[in-house]
Amino acid sequence: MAEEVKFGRPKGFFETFERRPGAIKKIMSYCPGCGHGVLHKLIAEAIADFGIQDKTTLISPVGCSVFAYFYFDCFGVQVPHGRSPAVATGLTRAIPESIVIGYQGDGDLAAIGFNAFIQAANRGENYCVFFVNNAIYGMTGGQMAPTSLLGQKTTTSPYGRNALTDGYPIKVCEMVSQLEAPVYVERVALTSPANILKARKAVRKAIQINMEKKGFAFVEVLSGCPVNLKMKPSEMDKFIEESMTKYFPLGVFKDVAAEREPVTRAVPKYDRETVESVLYRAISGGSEQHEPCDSPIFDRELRVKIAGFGGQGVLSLGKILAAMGKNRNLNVSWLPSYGPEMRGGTANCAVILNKGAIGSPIVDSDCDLLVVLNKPSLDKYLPELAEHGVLMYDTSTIQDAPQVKPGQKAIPLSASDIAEEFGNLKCANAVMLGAIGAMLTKYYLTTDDSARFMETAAAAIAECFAGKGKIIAQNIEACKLGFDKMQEMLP
Ligand SMILES: Cc1ncc(C[n+]2csc(CCOP(=O)(O)OP(=O)(O)O)c2C)c(N)n1
Ligand code: SF4
Ligand SMILES: [Mg+2]
Repeated sequence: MAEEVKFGRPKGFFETFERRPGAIKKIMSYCPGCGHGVLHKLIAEAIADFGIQDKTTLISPVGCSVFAYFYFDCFGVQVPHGRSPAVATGLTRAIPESIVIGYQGDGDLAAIGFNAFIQAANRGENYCVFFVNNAIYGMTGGQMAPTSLLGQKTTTSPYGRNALTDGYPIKVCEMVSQLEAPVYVERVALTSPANILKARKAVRKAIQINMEKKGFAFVEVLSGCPVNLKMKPSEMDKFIEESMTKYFPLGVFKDVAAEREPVTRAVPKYDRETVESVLYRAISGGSEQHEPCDSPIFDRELRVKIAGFGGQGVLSLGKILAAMGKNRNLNVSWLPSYGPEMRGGTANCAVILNKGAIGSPIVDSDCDLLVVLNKPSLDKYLPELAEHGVLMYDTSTIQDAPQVKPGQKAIPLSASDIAEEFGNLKCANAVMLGAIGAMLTKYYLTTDDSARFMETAAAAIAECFAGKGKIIAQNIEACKLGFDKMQEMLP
């Protein structure tokens, strides 16, 4: 398909949209007749004309305009659904001289993010918001939005919106204009050329208020989504002008820009040392209750994955390891992953222990210790084992010796059989915990940490099974059993 740009391009847009994946780099992703592209153009023009590209951040929402940052040649942040006001608040408070533009749909602003939005408006945060009211959830295929009209058929209101069951369409401009703090509130529409010119003026006014740092400016834009409203673009304009504007009248709801002085707030002080001393207090100083762990293997992230069937105690084993690390003043993360069925389905968890900060809790590569309790998990996760990683596997459920690479260790233990003989198959995970302890003690822990392993494990077991005295006692005993077995086995 040949791409052709017919009417020129404001300088606030990139010349070509290189961030857009695929072959199409000159035109936007919006459907014909969609209002997003028109509003983008008005904003891009204003940013360029005001010469503020190098200090403007446009916050893209979740919704059809999620990829606004493909197009605008300024700073951009793409935020989770409804979270634009939180990010805008952070940006304008941390860098008061920046121009911050929030761009939100009706689902994003008036549903999932409504509280965040109304609070930011009420605080009079120094940014401007363009609110695209197309009376529908566009991106997800036409569900009812808070602004869908009474009687409007959507995929989630097939008989039409009903005030008794669905409430009334929310009039955002009317609500915001009742608040004390906002400076400017206007509703415009992107239908006729005359209306688009009014929208252009409103866009510029809101950005101007932001440039003057006078506080919160808000423009609601009645916009078309012909695809989901199943209309031709011309019918869409008629719907907006004849039906939407009846309920959502156009016009200025509040304008106190001329009376308002610039708002200045103290810039929060970001001091890395203070932040770290609060977040990582235990690491820098050590808590009074616990001796910090000394072994050098925790000088970097020790990455552990435990996997098996649901019901084998995979998640609890991870929790106990994490609690042990926490109680020895390490930073820890525990990230479970399991299917909807808790028993019988597969389950795994990732545990990371580190004296320093933990980047991401995900372990999908460079796994230092992989503990597997069934064959499917072995096949799936062995490729994630690090070059010098250790694999511990349950030979009661995995008969064939796994093929590990040179440099990796594979340590077998019939954990389930040992637990069964002990009298409780459910303790196989505790047997494995003891075996992990013996392995760490033998190869990786300092003498002092080795001596503390069993006491640390017992405390963590008690913490994880709090209030279940019998289970705690059994698990501690099974853990000791696993420790002793592995000690005998290791060369
Ligand atoms: C936390 C979260 N919940 C739900 C969704 C699904 N979701 C994606 S876009 C969307 C609605 C978007 O509608 P709107 O804000 O009106 O934007 P439009 O597409 O109409 O421009 C929803 C519910 C999501 N991505 N994230
Ligand atoms: S689905 Fe609707 S809102 Fe989304 S791009 Fe298409 S017309 Fe625009
Ligand atoms: Mg919408």
